[in-house]
Amino acid sequence: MKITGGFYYVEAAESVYECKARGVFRKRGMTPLVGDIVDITIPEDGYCSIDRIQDRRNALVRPALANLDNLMIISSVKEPDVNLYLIDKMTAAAVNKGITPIVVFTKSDLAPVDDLVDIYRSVNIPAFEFSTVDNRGLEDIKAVLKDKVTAFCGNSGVGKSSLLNALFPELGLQTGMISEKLGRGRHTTRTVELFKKHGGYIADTPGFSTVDIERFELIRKDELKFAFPEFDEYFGTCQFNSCNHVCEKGCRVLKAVSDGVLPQSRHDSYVRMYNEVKDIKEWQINSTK
Ligand SMILES: Nc1nc2c(ncn2[C@@H]2O[C@H](COP(=O)(O)OP(=O)(O)OP(=O)(O)O)[C@@H](O)[C@H]2O)c(=O)[nH]1
Ligand SMILES: [Mg+2]
Ligand SMILES: [Zn+2]
Repeated sequence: MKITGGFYYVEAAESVYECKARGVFRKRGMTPLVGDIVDITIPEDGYCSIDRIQDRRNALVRPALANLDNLMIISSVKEPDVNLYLIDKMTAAAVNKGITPIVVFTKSDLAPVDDLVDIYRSVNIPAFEFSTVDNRGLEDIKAVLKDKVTAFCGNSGVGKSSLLNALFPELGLQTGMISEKLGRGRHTTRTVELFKKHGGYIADTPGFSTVDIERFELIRKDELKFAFPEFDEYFGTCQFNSCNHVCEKGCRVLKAVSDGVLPQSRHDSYVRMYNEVKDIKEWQINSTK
């Protein structure tokens, strides 16, 4: 559920146990992640121990979480401004790991939101707006959480904790006000933590920093096109079988973009991601895992 100060908090049989991880994990270079399903021993006295990490369905590096159903990608329409490239990197990372991406545009009281929501709905990625002013979108967002494990992620200050508090007021999570007193750029939420809610689990996470974004999960060049599901229906229809949909002659994806059938911003993000990984060798990608 949570990792702090060298302790792992593990939920079992309706209780939470404070555990230490066995040294054997360190030797193997494995660390338990929030969201892991683990085997623990509860001794008569002394600390509980994590003995085994069960096989993961998936895992993300940032936020560091395992076994997710949904990645709730939060972006404010203003303060801070929308960063479509960051959103698209996160949707691609989710799809690449078999996690369902969901996009939420927060602070929709501050700027127009409809065109942004439409970009994602047009490529079959669920997208919602939310504002703490009138809680618009709240019920739709709550519905996608039902019985699922969902992580809320996005830049610092976009309103992740505010949205979680609106969904589940009993959480009483700390939000931005305090960090503003400490100075700009400080994260209010500092650790990843899972909460048992609505038949499933939700995770609040610290906001990304610029460094995190640079080190965001790289997707291999040949896998990248499959991380943009809107390209799937063009599979095998381009002039060249090996088409990467970047600038090739006879590319049906490029045509769909220029015809306005596929959103330009998504393709721009794809090309930028492609150019980032095109010269990276296989072993370099493995070493980032
Ligand atoms: N106008 C407006 N302000 C909002 C809204 N949601 C959140 N805020 C404000 O945005 C600031 C940041 O909100 P948080 O919920 O702490 O953001 P966070 O994403 O959890 O930030 P970190 O924990 O640092 O990653 C606070 O001052 C909130 O009051 C909204 O819908 N509209
Ligand atoms: Mg927060
Ligand atoms: Zn193509």
